[in-house]
Amino acid sequence: MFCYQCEETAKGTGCEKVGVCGKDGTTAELQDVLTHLAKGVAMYAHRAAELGEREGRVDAFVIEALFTTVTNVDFDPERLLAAIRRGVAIRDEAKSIYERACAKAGRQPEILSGPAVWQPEADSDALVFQGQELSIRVRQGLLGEDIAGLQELILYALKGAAAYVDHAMILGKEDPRLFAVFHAALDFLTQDSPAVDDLLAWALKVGELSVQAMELLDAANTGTYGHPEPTPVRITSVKGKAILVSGHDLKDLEAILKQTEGKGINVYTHGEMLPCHAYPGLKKFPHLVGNYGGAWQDQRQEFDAFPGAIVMTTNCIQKPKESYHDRIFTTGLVAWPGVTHIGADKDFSPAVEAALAAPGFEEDEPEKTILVGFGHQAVLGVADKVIEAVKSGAIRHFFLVGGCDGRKSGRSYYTEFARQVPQDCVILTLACGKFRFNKLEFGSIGGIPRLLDMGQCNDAYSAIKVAGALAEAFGCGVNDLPLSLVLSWYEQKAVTVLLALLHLGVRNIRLGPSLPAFITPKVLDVLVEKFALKPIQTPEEDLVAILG
Ligand code: SF4
Ligand code: SF3
Repeated sequence: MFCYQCEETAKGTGCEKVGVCGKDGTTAELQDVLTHLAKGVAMYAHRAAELGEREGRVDAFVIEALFTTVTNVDFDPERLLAAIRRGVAIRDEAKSIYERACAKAGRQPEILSGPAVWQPEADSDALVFQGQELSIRVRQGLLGEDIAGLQELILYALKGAAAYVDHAMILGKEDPRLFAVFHAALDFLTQDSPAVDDLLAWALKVGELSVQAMELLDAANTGTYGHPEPTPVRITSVKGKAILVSGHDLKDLEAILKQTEGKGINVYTHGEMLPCHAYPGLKKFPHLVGNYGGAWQDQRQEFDAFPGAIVMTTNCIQKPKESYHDRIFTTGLVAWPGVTHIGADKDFSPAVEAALAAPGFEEDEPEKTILVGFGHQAVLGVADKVIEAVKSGAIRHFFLVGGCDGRKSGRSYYTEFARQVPQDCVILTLACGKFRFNKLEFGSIGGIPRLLDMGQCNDAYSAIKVAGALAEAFGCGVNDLPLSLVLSWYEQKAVTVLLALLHLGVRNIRLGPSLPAFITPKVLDVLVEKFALKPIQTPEEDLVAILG
């Protein structure tokens, strides 16, 4: 195996025997096979789309295949094998659609090669062996590390964007134009000798796709559950039976809330589900009582201590401990071998039963709350107040401190940074990195809280909207606003957000805790020159550099 798609990659260069995340060699090779097949499907789907033909099953397969291979989603080789077998059938279907479209248009279909015709072995061991031949290492040898790294940059952003599109699709929102870009980008990634300039252009095009994917998901979330409203969320436990819901999927949470109504079970959010408390369509359930724990990397201790059932709706799952193996459940694309998977019927009764069988919390802890729900609608609703505060000098600067959390000790940078942000500055935050500081006391400026939690990683869209509106109000560009972005990355959705920001021309982004292994020094030079992308230094140095 070789994988360098996340920030915790071994030695900062690549996992080669087993993933730091827990992904073993077999799972890694099968993920490479699935990605290769998705490219093959996309080669046909892209050409069919150019002739005006598409098929929902084909589009959905590509999205799900990409999301499946995101870090900490699917660790189950059996499910990956099933997805690969399905992929072969879907590729045949995509090919037929393309050929029919050609016949209709009176032209000869192109004879395709590479992933379009690649044949997986029937035997699973042989298939794993084939996966090794598809390794990034092989491409690095053929194309060089710069080119292979840029290809991966594009692929990883597509994986993250696929996660957002998948969540939107689950809520019934889709846009064929976005599928077409996924297919075209994957098709581009099958080219034998792509030029660096073309790769960079595609990276920005995928950045554009990422903005559109986040916009689509925002419309799906807010269209289904209403716009997030500033809401205090309890972070201490309530006496009684309990289910903890982790991941990113709002509809799964809704289903669990409905299926636990009147059963004497309290529902808690975990990690990236925290923002759910702010949606009118979810906060209306009185048994959605609070948020438990912190970011994903602490889950093994936290789940161990949680006296109820746990449901993982997407990333980031970690190897379950024996102590809670029987009371953790997966659903959707997330999977761990041997863990009960709730299927597409979304019948969560196994989790309900496990919650009822577990002891639950024995007593109420003293109530403590934090404030969430500052999506674009809530922030822009007080835009006049914000603009006035900037003009009067009451607010000197905005910092967007957001992104993924992780295990590295260097991530304490973000806690320290947030702590040291001067009192006349406001912090916007999103994604799970905020658990490093969201329980600190920040106070407010003229009634505006100094810490505004905008939501999940995909809610970077809210930050983009707010920045755009402020730039318009001040008659300047986003880069001229008193706004600095200090981002933390771990998995591929953060790559998606980064390319979205670069596509929008945002400069001077500070990125940490370390730079991606797939960005080679040569590519970094280009990003520094074009976008002034900067690695984080110390909080003190960065604050001085930003504020003077
Ligand atoms: Fe390693 Fe990250 Fe890949 Fe897991 S996802 S194998 S930790 S690079
Ligand atoms: Fe976190 Fe996994 Fe990226 Fe949604 S939950 S931001 S790491």
